Amino acid sequence: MLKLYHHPISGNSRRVWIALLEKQIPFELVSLSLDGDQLQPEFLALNPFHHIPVLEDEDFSVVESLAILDYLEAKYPTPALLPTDTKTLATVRMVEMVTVNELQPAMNPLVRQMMGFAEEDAEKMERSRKQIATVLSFLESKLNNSLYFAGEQLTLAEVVAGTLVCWLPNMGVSLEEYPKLKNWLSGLMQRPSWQETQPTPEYIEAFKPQARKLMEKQSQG
Ligand SMILES: N[C@@H](CCC(=O)N[C@@H](CS)C(=O)NCC(=O)O)C(=O)O
Repeated sequence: MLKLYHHPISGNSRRVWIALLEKQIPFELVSLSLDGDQLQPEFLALNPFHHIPVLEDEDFSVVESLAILDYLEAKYPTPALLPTDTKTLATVRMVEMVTVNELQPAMNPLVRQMMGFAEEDAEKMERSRKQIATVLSFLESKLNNSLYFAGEQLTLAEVVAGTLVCWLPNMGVSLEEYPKLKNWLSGLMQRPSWQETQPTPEYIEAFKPQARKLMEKQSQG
């Protein structure tokens, strides 16, 4: 059976977890605590970069969440989480990449603030909020009047963007100016896959001290 190494609060692993649930693929969830267990030799043998998620499929392991999503799509094509029409496929890929390359880094100062670090530099926060607004306008423009970025089909665009955009209201970024996106997100949050993988506020609170340690280590390189 497939094994997903994850952490309950990680957006990077949540996208894989949701794809597995949406595709109804049987899998075993292996939770890491990220308090050093990711640095143990057994885990480093799976991922020398000590990151979750990792997908283990018998003797083959896949690292990097987007690569794992592609692996699952190729191995379990039904229900499809990628469209075939060229323009729709490009839209889905754009949403995935813009989320990972533009939105995710821009959210870092807000994540630090949420995790209880001392006040972030005001200029940095302003830059971050501007970049987030640019991403949200872009996503709003790609939704047209459909339920999903690919029209009627839930795709990796939702799986990737929907697991990050859902944090924004809790970080003080309102979606009121983006009515299509707000509606899109509220539909996603009603799905069993989103509900099952949503960390509780108590869990998030309890994880904050450890998140600060991890983020400090990451910023030291
Ligand atoms: N680009 C990677 C990022 C993975 C990543 O940064 N994982 C973090 C948790 S969200 C992690 O495992 N951190 C532990 C560490 O760096 O030791 C992906 O998309 O899979």
